[in-house]
Formats: sequence, C-alpha cells, structure tokens
Amino acid sequence: MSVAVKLLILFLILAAVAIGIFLVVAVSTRRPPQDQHEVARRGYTIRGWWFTSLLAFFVAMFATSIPFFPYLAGATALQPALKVPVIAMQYAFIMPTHFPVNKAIIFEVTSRDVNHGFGIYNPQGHLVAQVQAMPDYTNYLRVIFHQPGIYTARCLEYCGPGHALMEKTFVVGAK
Ligand SMILES: [Cu+2]
Repeated sequence: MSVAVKLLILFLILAAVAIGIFLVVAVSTRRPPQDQHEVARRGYTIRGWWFTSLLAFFVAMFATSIPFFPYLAGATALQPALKVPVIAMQYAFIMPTHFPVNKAIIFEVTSRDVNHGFGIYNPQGHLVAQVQAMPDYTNYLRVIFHQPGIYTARCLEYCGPGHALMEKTFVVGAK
C-alpha cells in the first residue's frame, strides 16, 4: 500500500470520527434543556466525591510512605560529631588516616591553592560523599561510615596536571 493511500485512509477515519462527534452533539441538543441548578448540583456531587477520593488517596499514600522518610537520619544529625579538618592542595589531601565506624564525622574541607574536589569512595569503590574544596572557604561534609574498611578520597575537580594522582586512602574501623 502506498503512502498516499495510507494517508487517505487515515484522513477518512479521522473525518468519520469528526462527523460522528458532530452528529452526537447535534442529536444531544434536541433534548429539552436541563435545569441549570440540577446540572450544577450533579457537578458539585461529582466534585465532592472526587475531592474525598483524592483526599483519601493522599492520606493513605502519606501514611504508608512516611516510615521511609529520612527523619531518623535527621535525628542522628543531633548527635555530637567528630570534626576533622581536610586541606586539599596540589596534589594531596592533608587529613587524618583513621576514622571510627558509626560515628558522625564532619569534614571541614578547604583548599590551600586552587579549587579541588573531595570525594570519598567506599571499599567497593562507590562514591559515598563529596564536596568542593575551595581556597579561603570551608565546606562542611557530614558523613557516618557504617562499613569498616579502606576508603579513598579523590579529587573530583580538575586542578592541574597532577590531578589524576590526587588521592588519599584512609582506614575506617579498628586500627
Ligand atoms: Cu584535582
């Protein structure tokens, strides 16, 4: 079947649908006009049901999803944190190399020279937290390490020819 024939068939189908709609509208206007108050009353009834069902739906969704909200994580934010200064520079991080497990740590990250990134990779090599290291400015990065092991901090901002070598490993857990 050629494209022209397909287009013709499509046009005829759409035309038939349009004519059908016109016919339905034309026939419906032949009925005696309905009382406006009756129409409005029905509309308000439908709207009332719609509102009630939406309300019930959202209340149910809220009730079932609220246990997944990170409120507990927020509560642990109130526990005292270990403050750890991190100084980034071309091409190293000056920072401690040992950290406790399951304790809140706030990395106070700054830079001695240019902009760097401070990205923390877990023992599986997944990025778990990151922040910019900026000169004359301190960024605070709050982390809790739940998993002991050897972590790696890597620069995530191109900072010069030695950027790719800029990393530091540190241990989380027992010494
Ligand atoms: Cu870098």
